[in-house]
Amino acid sequence: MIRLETITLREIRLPLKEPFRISSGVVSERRIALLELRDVSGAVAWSECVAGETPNYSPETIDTAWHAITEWLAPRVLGHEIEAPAVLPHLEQDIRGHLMAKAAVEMGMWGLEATMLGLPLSQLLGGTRREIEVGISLGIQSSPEALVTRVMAALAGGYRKVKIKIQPGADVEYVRAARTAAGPDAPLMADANNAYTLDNAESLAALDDLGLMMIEQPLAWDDLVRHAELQRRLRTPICLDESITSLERAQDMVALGSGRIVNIKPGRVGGLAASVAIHDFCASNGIPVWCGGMLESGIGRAYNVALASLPGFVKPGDVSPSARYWERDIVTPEWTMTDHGTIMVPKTAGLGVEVDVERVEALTVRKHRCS
Ligand code: OSB
Ligand code: MG
Repeated sequence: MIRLETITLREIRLPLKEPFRISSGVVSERRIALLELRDVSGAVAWSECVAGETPNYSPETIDTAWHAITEWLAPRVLGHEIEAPAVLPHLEQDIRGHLMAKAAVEMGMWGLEATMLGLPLSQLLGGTRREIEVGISLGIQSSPEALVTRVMAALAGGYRKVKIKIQPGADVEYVRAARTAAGPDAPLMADANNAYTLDNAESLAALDDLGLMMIEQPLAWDDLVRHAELQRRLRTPICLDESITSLERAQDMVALGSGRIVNIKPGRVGGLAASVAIHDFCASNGIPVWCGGMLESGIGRAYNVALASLPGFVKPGDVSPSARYWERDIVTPEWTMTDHGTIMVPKTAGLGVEVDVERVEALTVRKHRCS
């Protein structure tokens, strides 16, 4: 039983080691909203909202999420007796959308429950893996040569999957250069973040000969019907990211044939309960899933690692070690990658990492306590 006394929201600024460019925008410094949930028993858990600074990935931003949490979502849960985070209708009733804001609250409740029960979060979610396979997502580079350098370094570093961001003008030539350098068996994929339409899909057809594991979200962020048309023209599996915002959308994807693989990001689907439901549905329909990333700090990463320990996460996730993103993370220990390209799933209770609260305070630019 959970009864929340306070939710403290903080915004921190955390500079990335290098700018991350996708087809819809670039980010150099993350503005990250962190939640500190405190139960009446005194138990505390931290969570992270993955909304970005601008609405270029989904309609949400850190500022809309801040508003949604303080005005609508925190009042729904504070002071209420909540049986378990698996059953949390409070966040849904008459509040449409705001999935990343909802997810931040919902995930924090899972973190709190795991902490209060003394269980690793992965175990609470039904995870079975001791370690998860790690991929890297490479932003759009200035030239094919620059991309080749990054791809080869990633493979040499042990990453089990290399995702190449693409857009018209930085696609076939770039991916072909990477394939030629890395060889026919290298685990390469591409992610277009909605940069194409059915009318300029020729370059996607050209990618068909480059042996990619999948092409992620080539068409519009909320599309399923046109992706089905495109999938009929491609041999390469389409993986959907932006378009899968709920279990129902995953069901629609299968019904329509819009894609053959799903990238699950708990922030995008409203939290861990929806993520597990999508995982279960995909597992029983032969659809491989993997855990995506949103350039999370070590706090959001803890939730992704726990989720990716479920058995249906059969492909490497965009869950890279702390050092891929930050000079220094905000958790101890930092997330590290083994020499065989995996992250160990923590065996300790709760998130499995300690939040460096002093450092968080030093990085905080605004703070609001909901009680
Ligand atoms: O499309 O998967 C994406 C980051 C921000 C917004 C969208 C995406 C991404 C990534 C980053 O690919 C993956 C990571 O966190 O390493
Ligand atoms: Mg993506």
